[in-house]
Amino acid sequence: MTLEVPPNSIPDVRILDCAGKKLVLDRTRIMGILNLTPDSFSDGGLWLGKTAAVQHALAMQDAGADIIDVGGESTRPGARAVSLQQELDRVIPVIESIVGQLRVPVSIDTSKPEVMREAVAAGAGMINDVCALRHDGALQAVAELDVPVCLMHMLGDPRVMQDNPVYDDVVKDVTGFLLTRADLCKENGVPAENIVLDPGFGFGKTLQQNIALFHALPDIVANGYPVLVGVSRKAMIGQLTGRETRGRVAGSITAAALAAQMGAAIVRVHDVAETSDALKVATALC
Ligand code: 7PM
Repeated sequence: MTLEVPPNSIPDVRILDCAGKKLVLDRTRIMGILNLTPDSFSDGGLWLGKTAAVQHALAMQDAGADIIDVGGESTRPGARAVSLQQELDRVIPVIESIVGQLRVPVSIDTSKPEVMREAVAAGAGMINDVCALRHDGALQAVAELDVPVCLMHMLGDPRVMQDNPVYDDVVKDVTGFLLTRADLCKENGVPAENIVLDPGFGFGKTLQQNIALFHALPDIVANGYPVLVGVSRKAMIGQLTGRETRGRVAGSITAAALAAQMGAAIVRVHDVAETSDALKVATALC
């Protein structure tokens, strides 16, 4: 008689435990973007902005989002920093009100350890840090909070990152940075199972550098950590299509489907319904 499940087999499906809500990485999962910067939901009144934000989170879940990424700090090239209190005021009330209404987990897009702590206290189940925990106290916060963390590569900071980014070898440099940050996380008590890596498309990269990184996705994935890809509506899609932000949906979903085929565990997107369809078709046909 043969055993269907060997007793000491290693599970081959990775699962991110996001403060109790599980993100099962058996197929490419969709992270829906909930941007709480003033240019998005708040038309003046904070409460009006909050209601619209909650509705949008629920709509993204209905459209197929597997996790909702809440962000209140603009990382747009050239953007100026947001104060701690401003960022807390934007994100915490929204997290508090959506976590109970959503079946999918919530991640917090922040680089500030205080925001990480308050967001997780409010029910967030994952940290998404475009600075890869380089801010003072961020590494310790994540180790203590015991939730998954996405470590993203960025060259320089948002104010200057698009001013002539230069690499020795962009794929080696970005991969080396991410693996070094992952090692540091593990040395500081973050379990390997909680680490997600992201090459950081558009964060201090030219179009050619973004393309080189995209081509290298299978190699980045081969390091064993789940890889998150965020290209939705970004300048690289605009450069490839000649379109402004609102016309970049088709380009964005094409890139998301390709990233999925190349092994991305999570795609971070604005257009959840379209991406969900694209991933279903790509998965069935490829
Ligand atoms: C303005 C310009 C606003 C650019 C927002 C952005 C990523 C991220 C962002 C990403 C991960 C955007 C960016 N991008 N987090 N946060 N990966 N992990 O286009 O690529 O959404 S903000």
